[in-house]
Amino acid sequence: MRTQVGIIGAGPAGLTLSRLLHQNGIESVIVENRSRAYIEQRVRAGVLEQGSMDLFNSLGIGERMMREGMQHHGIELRFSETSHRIDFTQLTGKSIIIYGQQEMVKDLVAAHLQEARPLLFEASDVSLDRIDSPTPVINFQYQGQAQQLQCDYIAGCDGFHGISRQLMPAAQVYEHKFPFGWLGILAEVAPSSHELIYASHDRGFALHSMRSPKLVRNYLQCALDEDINNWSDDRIWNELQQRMALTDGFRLNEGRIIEKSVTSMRSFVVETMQHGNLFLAGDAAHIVPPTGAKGMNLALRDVVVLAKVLLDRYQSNNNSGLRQYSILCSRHVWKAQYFSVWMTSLLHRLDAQDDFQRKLQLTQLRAITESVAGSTAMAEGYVGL
Ligand code: RFL
Ligand code: PHB
Repeated sequence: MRTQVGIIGAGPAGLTLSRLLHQNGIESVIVENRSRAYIEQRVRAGVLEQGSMDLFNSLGIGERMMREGMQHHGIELRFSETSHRIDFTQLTGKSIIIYGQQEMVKDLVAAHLQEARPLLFEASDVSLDRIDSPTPVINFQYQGQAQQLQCDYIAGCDGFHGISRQLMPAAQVYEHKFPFGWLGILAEVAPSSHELIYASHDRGFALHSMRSPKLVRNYLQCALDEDINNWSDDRIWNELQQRMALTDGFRLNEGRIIEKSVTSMRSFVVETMQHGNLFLAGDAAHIVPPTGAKGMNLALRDVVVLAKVLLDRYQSNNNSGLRQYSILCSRHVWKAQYFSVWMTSLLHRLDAQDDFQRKLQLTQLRAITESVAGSTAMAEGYVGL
């Protein structure tokens, strides 16, 4: 098999890159090691920046997103049992849209297969070879047979646990692990608010998000090594109610919990994002803590840059963009990293014993919500300006 761009991974980065390339007449093949059902059901991101929404619309796959997605014009910050709204549209002219990552993945896969473009699910033993040469290859097993895919370029879009990043010989890694995790639930109940609620409480952070008018996604800051078996449904709702409490007696709507999981929180950046003819994009190259809702949006920014530099190469035989790819991404990568770490440090209980730090955190939250300049800085970061 031969193609122009071999793509490893059918997550948001790989699928979107393939579509961007296709729109510009560049061929690609996606090699994914999981099944279609698995990637379409994995519950992950929920918030798309307006720029990501515009991208999907421009790629002709935004129809269901515009119909079923929920456009939000701000978020609510909660602390000291009071509520404060950050109005994105008023402060920045932008909004966000709530649309599950797996729904976006379903739309991308459906469009891809409808156009009969190659997307190989359940490929095993995926490995890369000759990435330093003009003819890099992807080796894998597919439907019981050994396959070799020859490419001009390879895009490593295989997420944080993929294989591509291991092939960066001179990679410098920047990493920070947070000493807590997130316990996330999906529950069958109507949202309790029109917008997301980010709560900073003495007991820890909590987030109220949603997926549809009948499905909510809530998160609780928890211990890093939290055992999910210690969290009965009652305990989860009780903890959420305490962290979300307002002086007016606000109660979150409770419902049947259909999914529970614990996620660790980390920041990770690899530089450079390229070696030879291998280019990393998305979570394969960087992870941000989820508090700023940036990970998938950031993955999309990478592939927009990658598609552009590949287009320059194929249309004008201009290699300079390809050589600069990692540098071109560095600015948006660190900006998203900075915002995500800032939101995380602002809203989480960093040390349950440290009341001095907590007082400073609450003072910063007041400074942000009581000042137009402070609220604008948060709004600009959140909408991705
Ligand atoms: P993905 O989605 O991990 O996709 C990588 C794909 O590569 C496949 N793969 C392989 N294929 C072939 N061979 C191999 N050896 C392979 N190894 C792996 C995998 O099966 C998979 O299909 O990476 P991508 O495309 O870079 O996308 C990144 C996003 O998934 C991620 O950044 C977001 O989910 C992060 N995130 C959020 N991002 C947002 O923009 N907004 C949010 O609201 C948001 N909320 C979140 C989040 C992530 C969370 N978790 C679970 C970490 C909330 C949470 C809780
Ligand atoms: C989500 O809906 O899953 C979500 C929303 C906002 C975040 C992280 C996750 O910051």
